[in-house]
Amino acid sequence: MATPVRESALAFLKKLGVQDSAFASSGLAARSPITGETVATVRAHSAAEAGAIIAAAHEAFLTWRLVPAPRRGELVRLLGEELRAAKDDLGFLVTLEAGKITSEGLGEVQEMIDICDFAVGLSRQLYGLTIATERPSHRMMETWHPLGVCGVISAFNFPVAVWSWNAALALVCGNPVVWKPSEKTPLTALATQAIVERALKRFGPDAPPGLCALRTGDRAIGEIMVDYPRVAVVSATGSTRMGREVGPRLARRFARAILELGGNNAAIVAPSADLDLALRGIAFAAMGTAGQRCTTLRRLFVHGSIYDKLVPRLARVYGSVRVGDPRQTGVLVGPLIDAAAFDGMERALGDARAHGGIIHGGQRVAGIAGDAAFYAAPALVEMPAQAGPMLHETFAPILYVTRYQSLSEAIALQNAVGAGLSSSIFTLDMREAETFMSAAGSDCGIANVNIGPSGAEIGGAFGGEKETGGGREAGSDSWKAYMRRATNTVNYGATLPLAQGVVFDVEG
Ligand code: UN1
Repeated sequence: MATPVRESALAFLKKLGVQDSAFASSGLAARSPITGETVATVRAHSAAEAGAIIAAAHEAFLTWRLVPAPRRGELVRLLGEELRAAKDDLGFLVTLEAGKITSEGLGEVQEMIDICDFAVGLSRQLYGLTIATERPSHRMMETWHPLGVCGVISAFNFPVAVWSWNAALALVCGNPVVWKPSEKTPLTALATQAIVERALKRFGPDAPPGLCALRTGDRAIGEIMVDYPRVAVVSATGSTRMGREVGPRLARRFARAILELGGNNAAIVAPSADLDLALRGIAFAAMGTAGQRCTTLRRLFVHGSIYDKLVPRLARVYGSVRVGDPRQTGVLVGPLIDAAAFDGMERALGDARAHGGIIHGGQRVAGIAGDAAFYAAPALVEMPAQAGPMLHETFAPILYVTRYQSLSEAIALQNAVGAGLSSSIFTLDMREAETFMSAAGSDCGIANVNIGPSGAEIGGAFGGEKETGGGREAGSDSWKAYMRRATNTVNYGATLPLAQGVVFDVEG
């Protein structure tokens, strides 16, 4: 018998350094999807407290922006060290609170460590360009400066990694970070904050008070952050519906937005594909994290010539995969986050049936925990055509599959949805692979070959186009969204030539 969820979560919270004062008799009920039980009630911040936290973060900005970037990197290096020390415990808490299988819980913390390492290096590489000027004895260059308070709104499915992608970059870029975690996952946020506090303590007085703050609460707390003038950039991860509210509100006050919204990711399996490899790639991308990643594979286009070879095999994999308590070895699919997620899955499957879909799996799996937990067999749905629920993201393990005949048809189908996060093609044909990644190919922020659409590393820029919101986080030059660019022109000569040959002589 595994240790009861509640006892285990409370023990890990204590071990990770979360103080009793974080809990209260009323506030946010933190539940575990493993059993559906309430683990603890987390104190929620009032609107006034939330405002005060942002004001303090702005004060912190005024000094943190002056700390040299490599020194700021030292704080993130210490954070990485603390995360390494806490990896097993925090990873397990992710399993308890978000329901991820243990290797995925640990993987989430590894992703936090990876972005810390990346950001430490970046703290010595916040480069601007030197640009040729048309004027003699002039120099033109650009300088990147800290931007201001960075607000982070994160979702339940990556309850701590998303914060870290933003926080690690924001901190080296000279910005304080205020975090509003998902109401569904406040415990892992509290534990992460305790880890941050340890890093801050080791770092010493160069880090001003209020530099890294956590605000727990409901939607109203997120709204305060979106509307508060001192918050210079908000990175929001969640549904497209949420992004439609947050985006315009930020635009109204000309604040920056980094939006990571819904995905409705597809894969194409071409005639030349290595089917064994495709099968494994599809299985992880579609069923991993119980279908609750933004990057989850939701639509599969299989060439007519191999459909009957691949899809029956896939159906067998769907039938054999172990659904259950994510703490158990051998389980690959854990619980859905809550009842609403299961209702959404049922609705989508009903809709698929109405559109002529043939459903393999998808039923609720009983006997794992009580009625308050929601385990579902992943569903493979053979659709006669791309229609109905296939056009929208349902945050559940449903993979719709349909046939295609030509690559251009498959690419058009793949691009014919609102979201534009991730995509992939399984092919051994170089022309097909390159076409898929070309300007005429996938319209997504991520386009992969011979791997599924999920499970990105932090080294690349992460994010997507269209209704996914256009934001980029993590690697490559995503850091630029957390800084402001100043173009500097310096005249080291004794005359004042004007650009574009303008003459403006005055007597003097
Ligand atoms: C998300 O689901 O919000 O690429 C992010 C991936 C992970 C991140 C997913 N590295 O699947």
